[in-house]
Amino acid sequence: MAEPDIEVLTTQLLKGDRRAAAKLITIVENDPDAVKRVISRIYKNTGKAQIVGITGPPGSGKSTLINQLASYLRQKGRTVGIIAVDASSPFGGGAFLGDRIRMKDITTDKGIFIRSMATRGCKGGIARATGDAIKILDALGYDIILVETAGAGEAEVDIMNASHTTIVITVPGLGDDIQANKAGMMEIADLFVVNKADREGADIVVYEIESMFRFTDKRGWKPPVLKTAVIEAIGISELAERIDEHFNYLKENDLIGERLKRRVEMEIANIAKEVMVRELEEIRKSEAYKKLIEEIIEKKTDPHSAADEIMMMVKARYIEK
Ligand SMILES: Nc1nc2c(ncn2[C@@H]2O[C@H](COP(=O)(O)OP(=O)(O)OP(=O)(O)O)[C@@H](O)[C@H]2O)c(=O)[nH]1
Ligand SMILES: [Mg+2]
Repeated sequence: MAEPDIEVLTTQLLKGDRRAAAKLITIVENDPDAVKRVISRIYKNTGKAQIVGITGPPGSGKSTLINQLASYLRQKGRTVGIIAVDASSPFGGGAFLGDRIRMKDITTDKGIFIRSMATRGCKGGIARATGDAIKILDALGYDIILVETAGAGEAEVDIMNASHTTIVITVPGLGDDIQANKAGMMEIADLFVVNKADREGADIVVYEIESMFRFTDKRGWKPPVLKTAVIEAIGISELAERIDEHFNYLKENDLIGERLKRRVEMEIANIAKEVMVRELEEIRKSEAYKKLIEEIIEKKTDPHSAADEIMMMVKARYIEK
């Protein structure tokens, strides 16, 4: 996309234009070369939104919970952005329609923005693109951003690290393999939700999680364990309260800055890695690269010296842009 388009779109974004936000997210997903131009124009306007990550096994009710929570927050007058990473279930469906407290149509309500992002087809890594999409919605001026991801892969953990509050959902009656997965999830959780409490066994799961945290209160925050039946919106208002409570805890203890620092440290390393890999892939297609291979075979140079040369090429290519 041409430079002026990005300038126009970012200007519109900062004025609160949702359509500009949608277009810019498409750009950061598909055009790694344009990302820098987008983010550098809006970065100063980020840092205001409250970011909440929601993760948990497939089918645990993440999308339903987000639908209900978004509906609740809208009733409280807050603007809500939703980003769903690789979510198999669509948003704005049954949960909203079945909501007893009728809310405005999700597509016409200007205070809500929903976006799905697919791992496949996303150029340059889903964690980076999701981080950039969060920044775009933040710069749009939305109060709270809810991010859904499934599973506990490396990318998902990176995405969760972009949140102020990470909610880990679990449900009664999961298999052993999923239970084993829980250890990794435990570490990133600020808040646990045992969903589908309308089913048998929820109390046992609550007890299990609580007993794991009995002695680990060093952070000064003991992750609460909430029971919900989000399909009926049961537990949603308490969940909303606890999310804000955790955000206030971060603010009061100067932990927002600390989390930001940790995130930025990781983020710039990932971006630099992404840029280097991308440039390297281009260089591998070049004549100069083929020539280097020949020179190594002819013993005119060696692989390590050649790699140094390649690093110089990466740098030269990047500076040129
Ligand atoms: N009984 C019961 N069913 C629920 C509850 N919450 C969600 N469900 C159902 O569980 C199924 C999965 O819900 P989703 O919200 O799509 O779950 P998800 O975690 O987003 O699923 P993926 O995006 O596929 O990982 C749907 O059929 C929901 O209606 C609940 O509190 N109780
Ligand atoms: Mg989902």
